[in-house]
Amino acid sequence: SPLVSRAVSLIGAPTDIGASVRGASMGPEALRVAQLKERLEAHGLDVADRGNLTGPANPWQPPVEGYRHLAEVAAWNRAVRDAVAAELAAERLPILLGGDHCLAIGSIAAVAQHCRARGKRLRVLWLDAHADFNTSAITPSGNLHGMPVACLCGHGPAELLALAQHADGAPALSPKQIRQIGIRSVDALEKRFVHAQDLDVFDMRYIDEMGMRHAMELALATLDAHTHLHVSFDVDFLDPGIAPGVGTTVPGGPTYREAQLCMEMIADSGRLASLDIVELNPALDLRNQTADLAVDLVESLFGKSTLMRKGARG
Ligand code: Z70
Ligand code: MN
Ligand code: MN
Ligand code: MN
Repeated sequence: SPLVSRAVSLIGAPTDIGASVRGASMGPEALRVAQLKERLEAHGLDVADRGNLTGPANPWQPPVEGYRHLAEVAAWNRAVRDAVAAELAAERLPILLGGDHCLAIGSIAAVAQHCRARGKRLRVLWLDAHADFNTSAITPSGNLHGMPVACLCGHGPAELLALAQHADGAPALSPKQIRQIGIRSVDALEKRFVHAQDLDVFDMRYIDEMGMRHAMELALATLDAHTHLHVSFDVDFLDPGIAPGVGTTVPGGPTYREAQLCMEMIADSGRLASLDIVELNPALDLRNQTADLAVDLVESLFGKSTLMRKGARG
């Protein structure tokens, strides 16, 4: 689709600093082994691989005041934010290769700041088994990969709010800008907070009853020519039967066909402008099949489809 930016940049962030299971730090290399760059180039994109960011090692410490590795998470997110901001400033579409999902704080902070400076609307699609809406007061784990959506909405530690918020102190995101898809594991107190903040959630119950097509029609409704669409793709969104290579498998996720349709409908919107691919864990994968599937789906996200679609593309 000519509406999608055709110049993309891969940014590796090899860390599992916000997770409790080791191995997401190997995600960027597994996506490269699955030929992410080459497969996007085959669809006509100009793909630059910027290599990997660096940051602090994972000290594997217990939580302190409700957070594990807060200083290290902040350091990684500052690096991610600055790298994503540089690609957006150069009019390229950044693809963050995680790494765990705490890195979406830096990635989406850069996107939100870019959109505000350019007068663009922002819509975030959060594809995940989890709502990632915990705070230090309600987290069962202290893991910051369970908190990025809350942090981006202004509910989090000063260290992370400082790097995510706008210059005037406004949160990076309002819940109104977010649509969550595929959700099926939300902690008890987190559930109350999701409800209180009025997050728009298309959970698996909704997808089972109404279908992925209807969920995505609503999630993509009211986009306009000035909307920047960010997709934050936690690979544990997918059913573990097809995607075993993630730290936290949750049964009952989207099938291969449902996930493909989700990606195809996003592609057809023509508004995709930034992407995170996170929580891929090669240590738990089988012959890199989850990385390969993630790349298949990302190809669809960038407009690969089985046939030419009437009206959808030129
Ligand atoms: C749980 C927590 C989580 C993965 C997010 C799980 C969080 N809600 N796990 N993504 N893989 O600890 O906050
Ligand atoms: Mn292919
Ligand atoms: Mn997540
Ligand atoms: Mn998840």
